[in-house]
Amino acid sequence: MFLKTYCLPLALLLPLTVCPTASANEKDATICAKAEERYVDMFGHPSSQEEGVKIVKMYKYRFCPEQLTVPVGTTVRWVNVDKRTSHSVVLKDLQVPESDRLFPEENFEFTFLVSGSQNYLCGPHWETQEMIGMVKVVP
Ligand SMILES: [Cu+2]
Repeated sequence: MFLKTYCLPLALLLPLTVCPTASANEKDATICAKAEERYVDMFGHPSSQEEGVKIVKMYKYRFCPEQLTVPVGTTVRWVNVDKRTSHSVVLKDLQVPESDRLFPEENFEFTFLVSGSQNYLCGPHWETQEMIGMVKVVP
């Protein structure tokens, strides 16, 4: 209880303090908010305004959003909004060959024609950074 209440202020004073309360979800939410900022900087508009495609951003070893639900027939575009790191997309459940390495501002698109939950991953980072995502395709 002490830690939950006081850890964050304590951590500000003593930078080496390890707080048990900062969850992985909060960290991912912060990363994804930053990823959207980067998207707007790169393309001049929010990712939600792209017509005919759903955007998944790749940033700081995360897919944003990590899980996405779309109707059958939807095209998803993965966009690298990182500064230097390259990523890839491996639609392993669909046995689609790995995309090219995507450098910052590059993208890869795939149209989902079959319903079901499709797990995918980043070739270079899924094992070391758990850079993994999922698209749930619904009829
Ligand atoms: Cu990656």
